[in-house]
Amino acid sequence: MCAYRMCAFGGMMCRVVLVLWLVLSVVSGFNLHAERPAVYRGPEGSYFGYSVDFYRPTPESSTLSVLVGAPKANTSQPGIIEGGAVYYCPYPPNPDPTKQPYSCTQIPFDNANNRMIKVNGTREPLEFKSHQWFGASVRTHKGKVVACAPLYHWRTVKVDGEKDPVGTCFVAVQNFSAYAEYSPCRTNDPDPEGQGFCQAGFSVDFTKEGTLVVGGPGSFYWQGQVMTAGVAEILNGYSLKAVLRRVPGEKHTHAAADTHDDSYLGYSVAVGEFTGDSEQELIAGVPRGAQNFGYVAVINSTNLTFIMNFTGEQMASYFGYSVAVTDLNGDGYDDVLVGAPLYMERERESKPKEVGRVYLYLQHSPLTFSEPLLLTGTHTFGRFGTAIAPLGDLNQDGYNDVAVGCPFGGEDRSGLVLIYNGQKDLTARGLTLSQELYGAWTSSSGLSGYGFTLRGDRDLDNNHYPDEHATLQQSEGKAFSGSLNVCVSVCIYMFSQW
Ligand SMILES: *[C@@H]1O[C@H](CO)[C@@H](O)[C@H](O)[C@H]1NC(C)=O
Ligand SMILES: *[C@@H]1O[C@H](CO)[C@@H](O)[C@H](O)[C@H]1NC(C)=O
Ligand SMILES: *[C@@H]1O[C@H](CO)[C@@H](O)[C@H](O)[C@H]1NC(C)=O
Ligand SMILES: *[C@@H]1O[C@H](CO)[C@@H](O)[C@H](O)[C@H]1NC(C)=O
Ligand SMILES: *[C@@H]1O[C@H](CO)[C@@H](O)[C@H](O)[C@H]1NC(C)=O
Ligand SMILES: *[C@@H]1O[C@H](CO)[C@@H](O)[C@H](O)[C@H]1NC(C)=O
Ligand SMILES: [Ca+2]
Ligand SMILES: [Ca+2]
Ligand SMILES: [Ca+2]
Repeated sequence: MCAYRMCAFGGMMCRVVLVLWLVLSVVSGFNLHAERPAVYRGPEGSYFGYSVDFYRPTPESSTLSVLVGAPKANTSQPGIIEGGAVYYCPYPPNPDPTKQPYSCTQIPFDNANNRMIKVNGTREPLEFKSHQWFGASVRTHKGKVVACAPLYHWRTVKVDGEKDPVGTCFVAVQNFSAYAEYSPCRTNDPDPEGQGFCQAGFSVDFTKEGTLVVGGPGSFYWQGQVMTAGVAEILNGYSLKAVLRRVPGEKHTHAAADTHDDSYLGYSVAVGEFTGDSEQELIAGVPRGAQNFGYVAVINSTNLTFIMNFTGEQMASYFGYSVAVTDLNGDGYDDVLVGAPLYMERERESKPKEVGRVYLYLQHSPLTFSEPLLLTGTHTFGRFGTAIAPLGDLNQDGYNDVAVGCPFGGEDRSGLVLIYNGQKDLTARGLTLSQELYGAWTSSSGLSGYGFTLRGDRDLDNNHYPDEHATLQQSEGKAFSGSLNVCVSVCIYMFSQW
């Protein structure tokens, strides 16, 4: 068993001090053209930018904004230290850099202190929101927003009370006028053997219908767990008092044999269509499963049973650290991309080099996939594959494109982002690397980690800006120094056609 913090970040991210940069690129032509960066800033030390997504209040809305997670931010919650926050950042930001700390405002998902309960005549906290990492994940879907605190602890149902990191999420709808909490692992099943160490919200996504998908990699001695729930069901009948609430219609995976311990199901989640019907399947990374080779499970979203796996190629490569779904060859079938950022390339005679690898599985027909096409990093310790983001059709050739982050590659290991173009005959020709974006502009500030996370705006296709596509990129800094000299800026680059 490992310390929960190690588990929470898979032993990979604990050491990491983050610096966050976002790049918003509204793109056309055949390349991204960086012009005039604009910068958002968050509070120092808050890990501002750890997670990001785009947001529009309604699909028709012309205003685009960026939601930025800052999981160590202080909030107005009384008595809570570094509970974490998600910031609402209107785009474009204030052009005056001295005003930039004020471009973004905290979204009031939760203003409250820890709830208390009476135990044997004395009042005790029921929950522990300090250091809960709220904002470690944030995701939007047509005006619905979810943000989670995977290290939220609560006092268990046991008489003597223990602190269990069950994790919790909040959803917001109607442009942040209605909120509700969803903590699927805060149940009568505490402790590591139950859902006590679940860390729900470590990963999140939405299905195309807007059903929430939550990964909790710590349940059942770190076997991990995936659950789904409807946002309307979470909101209906929500009450602050219902601590042990079971949301109607919630589904979840169950505990398996103890040979599955320490495999981290739900480290990453995504959705796609893989069975030739209209009911999307879930995809979940299990980076330490299959004897540490890692695998990615395709899960039936109707009853959350496992349908099939993609299995990793190399032990401890963290296959399943990241997953993404998009149709890259335009055949109408969703394809699957899996990142293994610790993959080591072994050349004869020479020492193995940890470069990272991304696997692309093309879906030929329902539940039938090609042997993976491989994209391999070229920068030792670059962690190629840490982030994978579908971009839509960036270069307007009819085929979707994808970005892969290599956050510690490049000059000074400051990170780079690789853009790959889809095409019809991927089996013969593979993905075309069309562009490498360097975080070189970070080097003067001594920052690194450009491409630590990436986000493409899926929704821009059906809005008022049919020709625009946006890519959001962020990076982290000083990852290997262990320094706490955290920089906290978010850069937006505008890429424009005309
Ligand atoms: C949050 O507040 C505490 C106590 O006031 C302070 O020690 C800490 O540095 C603050 N953290 C951040 C990220 O602002
Ligand atoms: C409640 O208090 C009584 C008397 O102080 C003590 O004997 C008992 O063990 C306590 N129970 C719990 C659950 O703490
Ligand atoms: C949505 O909420 C944001 C943040 O509170 C606010 O700035 C914006 O004006 C709202 N938009 C609409 C359409 O109400
Ligand atoms: C998923 O589960 C449902 C409910 O049991 C079943 O009807 C459906 O056939 C399953 N789909 C697959 C692909 O197994
Ligand atoms: C889920 O659906 C699959 C496929 O129809 C079926 O084999 C399995 O028994 C179902 N499991 C549960 C728990 O309903
Ligand atoms: C997926 O792989 C795991 C680990 O090897 C295995 O236990 C499980 O049965 C597999 N599931 C399917 C559906 O093949
Ligand atoms: Ca399906
Ligand atoms: Ca395809
Ligand atoms: Ca394209």
